[in-house]
Amino acid sequence: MPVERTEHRGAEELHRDYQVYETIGSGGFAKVKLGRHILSGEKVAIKIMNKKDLGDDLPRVKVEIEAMKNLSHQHVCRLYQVIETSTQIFMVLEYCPGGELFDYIIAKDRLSEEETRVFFRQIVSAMAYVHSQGYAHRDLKPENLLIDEDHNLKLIDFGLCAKPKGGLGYELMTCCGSPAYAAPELIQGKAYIGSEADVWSMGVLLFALLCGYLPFDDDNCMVLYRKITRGKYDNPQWLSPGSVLLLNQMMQVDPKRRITVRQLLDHPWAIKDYNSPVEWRTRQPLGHIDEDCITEMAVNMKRSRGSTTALVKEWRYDQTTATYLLLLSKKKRGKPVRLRPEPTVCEDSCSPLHQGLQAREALHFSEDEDAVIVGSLDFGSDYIDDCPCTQVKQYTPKGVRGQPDGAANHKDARPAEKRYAYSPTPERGRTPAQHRQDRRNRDQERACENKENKENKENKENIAVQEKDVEIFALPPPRTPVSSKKSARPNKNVLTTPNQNAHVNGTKTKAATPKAGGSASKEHIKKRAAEFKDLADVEILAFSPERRSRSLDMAVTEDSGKKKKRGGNVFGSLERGLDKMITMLTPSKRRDGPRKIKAQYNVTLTSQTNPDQILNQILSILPEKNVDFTQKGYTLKCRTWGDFGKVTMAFELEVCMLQRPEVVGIRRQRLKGDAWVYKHLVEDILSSSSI
Ligand code: H91
Repeated sequence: MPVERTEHRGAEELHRDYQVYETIGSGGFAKVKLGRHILSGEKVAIKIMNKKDLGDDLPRVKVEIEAMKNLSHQHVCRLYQVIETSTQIFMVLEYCPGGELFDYIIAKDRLSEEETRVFFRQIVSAMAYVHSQGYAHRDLKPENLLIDEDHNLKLIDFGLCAKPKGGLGYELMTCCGSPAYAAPELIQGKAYIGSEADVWSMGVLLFALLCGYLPFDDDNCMVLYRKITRGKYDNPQWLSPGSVLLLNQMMQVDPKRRITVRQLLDHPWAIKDYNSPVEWRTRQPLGHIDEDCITEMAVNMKRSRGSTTALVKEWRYDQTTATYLLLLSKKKRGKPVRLRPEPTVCEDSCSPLHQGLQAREALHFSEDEDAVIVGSLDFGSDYIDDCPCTQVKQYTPKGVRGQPDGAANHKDARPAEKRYAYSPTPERGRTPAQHRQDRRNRDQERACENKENKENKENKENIAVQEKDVEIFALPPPRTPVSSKKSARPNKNVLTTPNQNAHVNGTKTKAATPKAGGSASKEHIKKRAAEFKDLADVEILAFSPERRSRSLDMAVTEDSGKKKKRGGNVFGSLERGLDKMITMLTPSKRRDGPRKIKAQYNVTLTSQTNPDQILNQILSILPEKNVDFTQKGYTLKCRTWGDFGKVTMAFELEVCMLQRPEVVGIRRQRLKGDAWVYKHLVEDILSSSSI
């Protein structure tokens, strides 16, 4: 097949099945974007790799994909779908909004023994399972453990994992992983047993959790290796005797004297306060097929349950696998086992493929990534649980469903043709099939309307906003919150204001300027917004660099600082959002100050109240630390360079205002590079800036 053709089809497949949003991180040669699986409405992480960039590392990606296809466990990040084109590989993965365990540890300095135990049991569980499947991970570190929405750990990055042909007892030779976590036998280049080396890394990880720093550390690799091979480290005084003993059992230089994962399962330290061994068996065996998920898929695909089951059982890691696994994940979290209905009529313009294309059109990524400006209707993935008359699940905009008295539909003043929620009075006598058809029709209607409203323009600067850029589409860009606490989710009607041309300390920053015509007609926007205002709660998002950095920020929730009183809608009123959008579009009304945020774990508090002073201090210290940066308003995109002109580290520092206490904060976000080197560098910058 010609190159362009596979390329086109692969990308088409991705955009047909997913809405793709901003970059949320990067690892090696991969870029990870936030996405939403259109059919299930579920958020996903999309790992994107360019084959050319991968070069000799391509086999590692294949290893990772094969391993992840075989691993299904509550503490292992789930692979849903793989799309390969002639130039790229997309891995669709379980989304973990809590980010890396590493960031969690450094934000807390160190964890208590109790909290460490919760995490450690999960790590032991994951590793016992991975080993039971014949794999060694070989790159265990807190950066490779992500926190999901329930604050549970998920193991990632199986690119270095090994499955010796004769089983895990067979020795391996490749030296890999991060030096600080590598077992002595591994760095000495000896043959080693993968599972034994993993236990050493788990010991280093346990130390990092309890202490907030590494047991073996040095800038000089040779010195570091010597420390590791000697196996001597200091136990800080806050460690309990039990912790000291366990660490010692795990970090034994002689692998034969090292404790095994099996022994860790019911180790006295691990079972303290639990009185039960670690549960390591999978709660989600690959062979098991869930009937509810099959039924929903069968209805959606208009196939028999038998043939749907057969299709799912092929485990091709295509759209079928992803849909099944995402439905299963919804069910596990107590959400309705429902898919967005596929439209049946108007096949040309409203087919899933077409919708996918729409989604793609809706998000024009600039060279690097982000889209322009997006307004979206949040039809979310929630449905009215049961239709009172027919017991069929129904689909309704979230805003309507949110009414406590269930009378939302009665208040719906929209013209009938614009109404997507079910009609006010329960339609007695409508069959489940008719209801499903209604659902499809509404969906299709919505898709058509979305198309009508779509005129997004690509903008390399990311933030040029014009009237025609106002977008409406069926699924809201997922927020990238990341606090594990659901209550800490950001406001639903988020609207960000790019700090265009912000003047900081009298210097014009590098922020991009709006394209000509950047000030949108207020009336037009209001009219546009009014069209969808009453359909559902509305989310308007500017995919500007600022939005991106906010999204990257794992835990910052923006808060306008005003109490939301109007309208009683928990998500705030559209007008407010609209006003903000107009503010954003009107150059004269640009917001100049730093963002107001709530204190979160990646924000360092200062005792000062003047953001410009703090910004100046940081700006003056960065060159001293050999940190290259670009400034966008109060955000500094920082980079360090290695000897061969390669970026060794990338991170963001953003000066922002906290509300309680009202002081300046510095939000930090690592994008690339060694986590501990980053930690030390940022600490150094902040302490040198006398913050
Ligand atoms: N590190 C080793 O930055 C540096 C949020 C976020 C949310 C994710 C789900 C899966 C993956 C990453 C997520 C993620 C790499 C994932 C899974 C596998 C894998 C890779 C990523 C970073 C890359 C970005 C990650 C965190 C780890 C965020 N990330 N924000 N859900 O191989 Cl299996 Cl590279």
